[in-house]
Amino acid sequence: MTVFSHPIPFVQQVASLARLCWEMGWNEANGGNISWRLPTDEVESVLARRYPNVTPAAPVTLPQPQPTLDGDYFIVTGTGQYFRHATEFPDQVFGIVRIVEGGSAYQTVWGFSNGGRPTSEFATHLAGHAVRKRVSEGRERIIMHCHAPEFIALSYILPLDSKELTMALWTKMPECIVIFPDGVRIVPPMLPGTTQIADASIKEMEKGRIISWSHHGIFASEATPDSVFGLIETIEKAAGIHRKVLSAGGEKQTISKELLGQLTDYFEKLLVQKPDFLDD
Ligand code: 2HA
Ligand code: ZN
Repeated sequence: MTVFSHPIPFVQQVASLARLCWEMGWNEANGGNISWRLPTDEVESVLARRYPNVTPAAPVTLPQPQPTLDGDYFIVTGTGQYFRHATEFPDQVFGIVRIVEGGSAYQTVWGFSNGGRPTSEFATHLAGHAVRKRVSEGRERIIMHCHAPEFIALSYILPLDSKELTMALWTKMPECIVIFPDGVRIVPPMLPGTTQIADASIKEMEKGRIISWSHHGIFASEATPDSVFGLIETIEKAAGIHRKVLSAGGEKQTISKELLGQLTDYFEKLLVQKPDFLDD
């Protein structure tokens, strides 16, 4: 992995993550976006120490107000920016913004050095953060959207059914049900960046962290850069195994529901929630 350092530790971590995602083949050109809710005290102290002369830009109105995020800071990828450039031009690819005015606007406080602004999916990210901050009681902080190819491929060959996709993935490796017991929830094909896709996504995110934007990619929430990477990596690997199995003529046998149940009992302490699609 690229060796890279930055005066803001959050930039160092998120830029390394973005670059790694590009190396994985998940984020071609300007595809994909990341937003990470940062701890307020830490971000304020590092900005005051490292960038004492930077003043916040004028507030920009958000299309959907998010009162529960008022005052929160996010580091977010800029619209049109390439993950491939993340470690080379971090101050251009990323910006740090603060949600202000009761959650109805944001202010850029650092970054977007060439006059950029947050990703076109920012409203959907914020809607996702608002739901997952509440549901996870603050544990989840980072949302990542990637064009993971094996995962996208499955949306062309499996029915657009959350239970069917989840079972296909859970039955590809024993770790899967432990790592994503909440399953993968499907949002039908929709125009990216719209309030419709935001509404459809957050309805599903009440129940789980992971969304399939059909024929488009994955949208997932987790606690840290490392854990969101690990989550998507696991799902993408399972999707690849499933595609290989289908290409080779389909399953002759599979991991049984009984074994899936045993896995969730055995690893109960590691699960973020009880598995959703096993019982019916
Ligand atoms: O261009 O991936 O979904 C960024 C995207 C939009
Ligand atoms: Zn996309």
